[in-house]
Amino acid sequence: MSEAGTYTVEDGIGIIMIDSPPVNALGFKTRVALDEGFRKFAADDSVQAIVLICGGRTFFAGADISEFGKPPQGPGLHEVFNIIENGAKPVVAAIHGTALGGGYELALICHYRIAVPSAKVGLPEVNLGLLPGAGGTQRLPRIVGVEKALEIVTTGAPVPARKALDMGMIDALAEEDRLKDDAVAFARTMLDKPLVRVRDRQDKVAPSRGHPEIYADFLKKNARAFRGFKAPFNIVKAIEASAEIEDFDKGLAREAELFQELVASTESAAQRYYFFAERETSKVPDVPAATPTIPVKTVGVIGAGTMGGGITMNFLNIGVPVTLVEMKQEALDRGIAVIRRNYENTVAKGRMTAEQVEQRMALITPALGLDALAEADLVIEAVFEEIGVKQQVFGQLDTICKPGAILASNTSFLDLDAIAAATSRPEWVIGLHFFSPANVMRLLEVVRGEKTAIEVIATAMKLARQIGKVPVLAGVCHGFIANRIMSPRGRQADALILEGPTPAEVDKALYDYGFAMGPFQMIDLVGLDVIGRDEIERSVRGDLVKIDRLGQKKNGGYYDYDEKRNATPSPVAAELIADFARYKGINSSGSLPAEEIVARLLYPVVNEGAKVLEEGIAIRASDIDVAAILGYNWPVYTGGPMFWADTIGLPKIIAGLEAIGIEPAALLRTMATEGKTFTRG
Ligand code: 3H9
Repeated sequence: MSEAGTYTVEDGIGIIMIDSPPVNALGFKTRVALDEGFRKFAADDSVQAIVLICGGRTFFAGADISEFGKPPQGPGLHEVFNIIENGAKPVVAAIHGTALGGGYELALICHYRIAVPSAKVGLPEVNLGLLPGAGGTQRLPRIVGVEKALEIVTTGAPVPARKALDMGMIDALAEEDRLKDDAVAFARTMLDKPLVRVRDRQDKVAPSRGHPEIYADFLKKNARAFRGFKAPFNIVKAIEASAEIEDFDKGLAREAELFQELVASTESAAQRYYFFAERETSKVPDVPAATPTIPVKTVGVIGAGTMGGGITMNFLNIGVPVTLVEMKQEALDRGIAVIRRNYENTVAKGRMTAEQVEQRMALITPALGLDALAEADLVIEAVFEEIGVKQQVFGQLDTICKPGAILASNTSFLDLDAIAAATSRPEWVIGLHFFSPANVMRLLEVVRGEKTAIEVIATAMKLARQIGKVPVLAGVCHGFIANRIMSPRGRQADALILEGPTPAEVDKALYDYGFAMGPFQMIDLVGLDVIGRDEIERSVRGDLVKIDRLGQKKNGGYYDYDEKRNATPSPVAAELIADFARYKGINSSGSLPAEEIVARLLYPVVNEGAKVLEEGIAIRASDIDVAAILGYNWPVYTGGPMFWADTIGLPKIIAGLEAIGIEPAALLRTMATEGKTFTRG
């Protein structure tokens, strides 16, 4: 018995049981245990076949991501895989939980795969900016064919067991709680059969040989989804090699070459960093993991508008009843109708059944007035963003809600402490800042007030995960983390178009950086009157609104639009911008290279991130990156603003800020002087 493995024999069938918590990643310890187990059973004449099974919550979750970039230790993955594949005895992988990445590649090395119905298998390396580098790109096409393999590996989506069985990704289903016994029985039935190795199969790949158009078409069809990433392109090349290169070992060599290219890339380093960053957000230094949480069995949501409706859906989706409160019947009816319509759209896409819609809708209790919230465990307020209104609501909640209820505000900018002060129980008040659309966006900023109790924080962090969000803890300040750090980008964009670059040039620079759209395209999309309504001073946006240019919805905005909503640069907007620049006394100095536009717009975001960190609003730099990536679609392959700043170098960021007259944050200066980085220690 090694540290992570136990080896037993049941009537001629050797059972290798690996248990390496939390997820049986194929790290050093696990590889040693596998190596030992397979060598032992190869040498044991009483063993006729081998079952490979895992303890704990899952089959192998893949290579140990934390080992990438470090010197290799102990037996390598390929070495262990060779022993298994070249052994003379049939090996059955017995899968529960998830067999992912190197974990599923290990299952593909085995001669047979059996899984419980709740299991999932897949190759999610693409999400880490990698490709399956332990033979997955060569073996999977040999089972499912090139076309399906392209889809499975470039999306990285895990495939449920039943579907995997239909496709041949597994060979049999076991009963849910009889995996080991069923696997042993299955192994017995294979004793007399000739050993089939996936590597020797040609039938599924041969028909695709000599058809380069398969890959060209696939890339064309997915151009939008793959933009900016490196991994999907290497994956496509590797899968093409599985068909084109008949010699399996040469195909493997091609895979290794393409894998190495990715491992060494900044994109993959950023995505691997992000993998851990997303999981790290739940760890709050002064809220220990053992902090008791408050059971949340019923939720109240105040406001049935877009925000309140979206928030409500999150709880309905996990079966928690919601009392939805409005002040007027029409508003309530409208809000509930929108929720129903959203669900029905999901049904139309085949992702939900009509029955599930009814189950969810039945969990809503519509109510007029706050009195209906007396028994709710958690109340989330999503009313008009105005401090007086919020304070009034919280003052009332204080008198209505039961003791021990969590009172949450969905404010995006306001002072949570001032809201909490309207109650006699500020320890129970917290911010739950959802991003719109609240049923879709994965970021949830959990805002901690000066007096918020740690049990309330622990409950919010846990609940966030239950509703499928990634919680990022923020302190109280104007805009919290995501909105605050991103606001300088908008200010710089507004200033820049007065100096020469056009809105189209600014948007293109950010699009090419990796954002889904630039700030002016975004404003035109949501409507200039929506974003520009608070503006007091004269501005380009205000001037556009004055002449009734409201964006895509009316007369165009920064761009003109044809009837299909295709944008073209607007001469009217250009004239108006030039006029405003004259009014401000700014002379145009012409367009700028994209790199300078990006620096001008995004270095100030890094600077604001540094301030958020030095003020203690964010606990760690990686939380800021998670907030930017999930809240603003900052391209994940750059790692977010703070990781990106580290790749550029902090001295260069400081110089860039000074060049545009922005004072670098003190933290930025000290870190640069001390040669430190935000995300790499
Ligand atoms: C690969 O296989 C490359 C090969 O093709 C080629 C090699 C040559 N490594 O997510 P959770 C940690 S690349 C190290 O909260 P869940 C995780 O950080 C790999 N650590 O649990 C967390 O730590 P902590 C391809 C890992 O139940 C803890 O385990 N595989 C790894 O919600 C619990 O994780 C993947 O991309 C890992 N591979 O979900 C699969 N995986 O507790 C990645 C997890 O300290 N993993 N940890 O915060 C997952 O998708 C999920 O973790 C899984 C469980 C679905 C398995």
